[in-house]
Amino acid sequence: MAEPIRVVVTGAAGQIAYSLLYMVARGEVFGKEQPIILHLLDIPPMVGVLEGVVMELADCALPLLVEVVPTTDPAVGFKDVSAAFLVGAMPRKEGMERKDLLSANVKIFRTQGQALDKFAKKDVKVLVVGNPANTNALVCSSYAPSIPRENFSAMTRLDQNRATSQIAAKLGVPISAVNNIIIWGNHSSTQYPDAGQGKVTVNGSSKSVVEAVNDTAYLQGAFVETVQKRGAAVIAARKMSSAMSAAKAACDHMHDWWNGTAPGKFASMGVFSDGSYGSPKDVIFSFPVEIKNKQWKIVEGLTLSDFAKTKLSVTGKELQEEKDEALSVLDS
Ligand code: NAX
Repeated sequence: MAEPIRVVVTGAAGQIAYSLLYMVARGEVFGKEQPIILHLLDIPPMVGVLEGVVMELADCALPLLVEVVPTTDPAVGFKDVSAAFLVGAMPRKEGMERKDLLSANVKIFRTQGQALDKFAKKDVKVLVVGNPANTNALVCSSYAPSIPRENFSAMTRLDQNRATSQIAAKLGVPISAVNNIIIWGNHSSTQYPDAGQGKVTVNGSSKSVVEAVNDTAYLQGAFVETVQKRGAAVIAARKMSSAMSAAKAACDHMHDWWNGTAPGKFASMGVFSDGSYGSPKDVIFSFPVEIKNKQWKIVEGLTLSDFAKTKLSVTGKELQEEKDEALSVLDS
């Protein structure tokens, strides 16, 4: 058996973590041969709940789970970790303006960036799930200068999974038949779910999703809106936000980062923008990426429609505004 690796999950007493911890400890991200030491970080009022989670993890009797370290101290939580799932964040409360939410979270992710910088392994892979995920990842990275900025990412995989599932249902094919649906931009309602590069493979023969669906009004209308508003639809139905699907998406994201993507298959990840496809530089923008040897690379050379270019510009503008707001909070 390999040496155990340390993996931290923040917001460990919350609802996404409740599903995520189990999946990670079962070996679904780092492999069935990789023992894990799980660090569970939350805030002091949640200590009691955290104890319950620790009991349940013990009761799962998972062979790969070597040790569990519950803590409220970032110095302990981030010590020597190889992978970090940053799920914990300040939720939007009634009457709270978007700016107040951003301001509270910018401060949390500054502290966590500083702790990662000081205590984590220098090759740690950081996935930010807590919202506003893209800007939180940007802030976190800027306070961890000793860790390469390529090691910070934000989650748009849930949006990708939602979009892929919508296309599979529309075509009446299994989910595994649909690939390369892309999420561009921000994990917010301005994101652009793009089926334009998608492929559907049935009985070994592959064609474009655009050709298979053959309904531009749907692909530019109901499809985009359904994915953009799916989170709100889940809240309306469940009275709680997406948790099981968010945990599964976090696992998919980290799994692909750790193990690589299959040849020709894209994953969508919020990563530092180099200005590709006309996006603003130096924001965390969701792109299609291919991954090899734990390094992601933006897929270049895709041809975008004018419709797509307009959508990318809207979501890019929002990310630039979020970045400017975050900087003004940090300066004040
Ligand atoms: P919960 O409210 O159930 O859990 C959040 C946990 O984070 C709580 O236990 C809280 O005490 C903890 N926490 C707060 N501040 C912390 C800090 N400074 N350090 C450590 N822990 C801290 O929320 P949950 O449903 O688990 O959602 C977590 C986050 O994921 C939210 O910000 C949510 O908006 C975001 N989401 C992001 C998604 C994405 O696709 N990127 C999708 C799902 C989800 O909405």
